[in-house]
Amino acid sequence: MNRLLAALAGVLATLAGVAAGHLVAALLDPATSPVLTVGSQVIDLTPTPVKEWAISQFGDRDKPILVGSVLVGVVLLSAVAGLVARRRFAYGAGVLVLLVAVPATIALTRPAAGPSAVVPSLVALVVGVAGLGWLVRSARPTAAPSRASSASSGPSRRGLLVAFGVVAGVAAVLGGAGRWVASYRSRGVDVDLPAAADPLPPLPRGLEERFSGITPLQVPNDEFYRVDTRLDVPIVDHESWTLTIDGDVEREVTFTFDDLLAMDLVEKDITLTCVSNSVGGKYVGGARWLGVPLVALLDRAGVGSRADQILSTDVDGMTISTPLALATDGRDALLAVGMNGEPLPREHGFPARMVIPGLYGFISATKWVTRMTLTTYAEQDAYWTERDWATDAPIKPSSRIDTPRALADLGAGENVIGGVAWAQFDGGVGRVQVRVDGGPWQDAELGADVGNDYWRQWFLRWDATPGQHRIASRVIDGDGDPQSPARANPFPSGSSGIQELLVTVS
Ligand SMILES: Nc1nc2c(c(=O)[nH]1)N[C@H]1C(S)=C(S)[C@@H](COP(=O)(O)O)O[C@H]1N2
Ligand SMILES: [Mo]
Repeated sequence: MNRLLAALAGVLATLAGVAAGHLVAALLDPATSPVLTVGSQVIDLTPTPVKEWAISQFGDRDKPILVGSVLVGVVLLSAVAGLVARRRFAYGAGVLVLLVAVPATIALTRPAAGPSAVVPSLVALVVGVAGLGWLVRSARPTAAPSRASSASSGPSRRGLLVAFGVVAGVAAVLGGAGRWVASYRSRGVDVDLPAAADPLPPLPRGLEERFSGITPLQVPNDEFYRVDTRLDVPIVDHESWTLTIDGDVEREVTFTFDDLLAMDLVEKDITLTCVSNSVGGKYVGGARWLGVPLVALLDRAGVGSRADQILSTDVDGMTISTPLALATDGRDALLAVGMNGEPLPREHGFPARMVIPGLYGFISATKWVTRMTLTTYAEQDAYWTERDWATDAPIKPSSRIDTPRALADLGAGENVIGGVAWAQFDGGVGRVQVRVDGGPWQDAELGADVGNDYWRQWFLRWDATPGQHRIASRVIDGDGDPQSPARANPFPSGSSGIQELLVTVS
């Protein structure tokens, strides 16, 4: 067996194993897939500056790139396994054991893991070793030929081709099946939610109906941005899910999903924003949330006098901290079960998530939440606190240009400049202004007012002359203060600065 073939045997057998593990994980618990486990661990261990750099370089593609890198690493090591197996099969299998020990260990040590978390890794090992064994054997010289005609003492070419083809096919089919099962299981959930006790009127018509390119006033669920530390979508069974409030409380309380639905539900239009959103970025969205007021839940538990933090924990042990004083200062903090008239999509936290107006999502919007612990910042650190992000992070006011796009080619004459702006404090969005080529700030026209917790659409008609132009926009809050022009990166408490883009008119 030549070297190349041996390396290929290692790679194909390992990919078949990884694919088998991925499929089994998709059926049991998607997070325990060997590749995703390693990827998640990389996310958790990556220093904040590197993470920020990756997000700024790759944006939305950061996760596919991460998973791809993990796969490249797996391919390299599995080629080594194949080369070693060529000399001595047991050693090659040993390399695979070491390789699989990594995801197995990580899976077992993740916060909410049970012993079954290791099953997909074991399946990957068994399939990988079996595949490798078969390929190595099929490439060995065949036993003394029984018929004189087959004079060759080398491996049968046909047998070799079949074996390699079968293992490659198994890898592709199992991998495809795993992906299909995972996406099938993460599709919408079929539960009926009661209506809000006091339903909101339908939203006014948005400017997107008049001007294409402006973001919809209410972002549809399947277009809503997604930001979390996960590579999979947790599949949580709402029948067995519970939310517990504990810590510094008079009495620990636990709610089932039905308990929540039996309470008075409220509806709120709230714009969610990610602290990682750069100026002009897309990690922001407006939606109508249905849920239980957070204070109604906290009141059932009776919050003690020591706590200054709500430390919320998701189904996998990931933690988010929220300043207790801000969550209970009268704003419409919710435990949401519905989004835009549907149950929460799994990507967005089904069965229940927190939503708190005015605070970036990383300190307020815990998805798949199962526990809220009343504690202090001195006693306990949440995930992003350990990574040096701010603990108190109000959303900074900002305006985003949706149309035209940066570097667009436009026709001379009338064009529409439009977008969305938000300013959750100080009277909400007062005005939005547009500046062309560094000239005077001109007032844009505003879309419907949906309240201070919601964003506001805006537009300005612009008579464009041929040439290159710079377009900027800014929001001015209800107190008359413009958004800060000072450039700041997302880390540690949100970006600031004024978005300016270049277009060509001809
Ligand atoms: N369990 C969990 N909840 C989470 C996160 C997470 O990584 N895990 N990310 C938070 C961040 S940073 C943001 S901005 C919002 C995004 O919510 P969305 O994905 O529904 O838009 O969820 C928050 N809730
Ligand atoms: Mo975020």
